[in-house]
Amino acid sequence: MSEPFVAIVMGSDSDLPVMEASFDVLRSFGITFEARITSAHRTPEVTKEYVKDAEQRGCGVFIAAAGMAAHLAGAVSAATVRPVVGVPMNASLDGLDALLSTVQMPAGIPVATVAIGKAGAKNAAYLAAQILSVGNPGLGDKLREERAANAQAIAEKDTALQESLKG
Ligand code: RP5
Repeated sequence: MSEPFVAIVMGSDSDLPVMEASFDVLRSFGITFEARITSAHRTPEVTKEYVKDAEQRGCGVFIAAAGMAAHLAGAVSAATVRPVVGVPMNASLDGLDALLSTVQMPAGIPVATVAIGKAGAKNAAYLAAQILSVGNPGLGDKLREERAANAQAIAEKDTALQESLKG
């Protein structure tokens, strides 16, 4: 059986420049993904059909990004029992509208909501990778290796700071 893939949906092409950060992280771990522009409000039937089809084809995690009255992640979660990660987009009100619309889901229909904007787009992909690593030890190893490299980079920056403070 093929590895589970990640399905990314976003409400508008205006979300794409931010969501490309998710693509980059998934590519860095060699995770197969597909991405669609589909809206909870403008194309509700297409959204539901896509989610049901993707689940049937082996989607392991959905990432849903939307701004303003952001109901896309909730609509995706309503249509699947796969994990859904929601990314609030900063399309208005500094993204606070989208954050609250995405995170405040009623019990039983969860959305794992990450930060507003690019940091959230990256973390959505990391979270998807971590979820998929439950059934993929090699992916878990890659995640641990990247964390070790990040820790090393911080340690080197601190060493450089301490050296510069000595004058
Ligand atoms: C949301 O409305 C989209 O996800 C986007 O963040 C926001 C604005 O969409 P556009 O008017 O730019 O298409 O549905």
